[in-house]
Amino acid sequence: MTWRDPIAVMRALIQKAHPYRGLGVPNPVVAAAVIRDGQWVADGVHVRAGCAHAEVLALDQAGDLAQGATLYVTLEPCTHWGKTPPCCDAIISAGIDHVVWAVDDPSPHVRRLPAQCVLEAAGIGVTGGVLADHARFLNPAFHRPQSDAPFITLKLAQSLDGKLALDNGDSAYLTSVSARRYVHQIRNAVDAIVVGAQTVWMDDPELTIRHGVEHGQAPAVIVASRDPNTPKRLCDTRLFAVDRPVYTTTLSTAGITHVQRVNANGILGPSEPISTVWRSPYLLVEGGGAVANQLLQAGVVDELMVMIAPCILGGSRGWGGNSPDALARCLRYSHTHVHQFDDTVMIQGLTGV
Ligand code: AOF
Ligand code: ZN
Repeated sequence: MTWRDPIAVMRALIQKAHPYRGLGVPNPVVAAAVIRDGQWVADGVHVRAGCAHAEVLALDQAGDLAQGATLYVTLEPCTHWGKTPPCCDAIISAGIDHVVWAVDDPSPHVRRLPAQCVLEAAGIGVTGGVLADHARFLNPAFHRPQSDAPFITLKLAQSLDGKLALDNGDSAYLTSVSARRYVHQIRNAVDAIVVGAQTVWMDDPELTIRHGVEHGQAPAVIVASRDPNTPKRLCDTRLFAVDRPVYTTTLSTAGITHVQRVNANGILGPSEPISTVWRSPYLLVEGGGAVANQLLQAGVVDELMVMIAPCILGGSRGWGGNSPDALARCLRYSHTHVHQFDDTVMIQGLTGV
């Protein structure tokens, strides 16, 4: 196979970086490849802060073959010193002829000194913006502009027939271990996990990060409920088995706008706008068809992540809400990404881009 189409190379790189999504926080996950005369010579993926950047890994692997080659990378190469030296310096010394990247790096250091300035001054050709929206989707929190509205990823695990659980409520576990590991990685990247109270009463989930994913503290949890008894009942659940902030919220037609902290004794704090608790909040919604339907109906879901397990559950526990009166009015997703985790297929899509 030859690699002469920049879009095909970038698509392959995004696919390569994708399994690491969420691991890099606070750094973005980035993939790079060295292509010479249509041959894929070397590649690298930057997985977490402190490790070498993707370009440097690919250039080291390519060695002398980097001379006169094209470097592809999912993020604009950095021009500044962070924990590691500027990638543009490495690109220039390796003798690269042309650099193609997907999405610009929003960090102020790189905006002050864009890669285009540094590379063109060294006689290197540049092309930016190849599959930019797809690459942005690898690191949604890193790329999103500051906003009071949360970035909401809705994750659902369903059967082939679109059901979330048996009629008796049992749903543990439909998907493969590797699919669940991926979800745990994403938990690592978000500010809080949102679940419906029904899911908490039914499954008593831990909502911690496990499956060997390295992480810091247990993620905060927001429980959606209208019931005034919810805070008291939460004290006896496994959410409080680890040291982590727990909040409740009431879903409104605007989605999730305010939260109230619940302490380990079930005492409720004041109602606070969610943007005062987290700047530019990034939420992962994990549970409950009812919560999913309400957020979809409110039109506040930015990203959908559906895990499809190879089984049929039958019964009535589907999701998606009411059927619109015409196909033209159904919710549609763009920039879809399909990934397989052993026997589980995941489809991700974005709205509003
Ligand atoms: C790249 N390639 O693979 C990544 C980049 O502290 P450092 O040295 O790891 O730098 C972190 C910053 O570098 C990060 O905030 C982002 O702006 C950029 N990430 N850049 O050229 C990479 N991961
Ligand atoms: Zn870099």
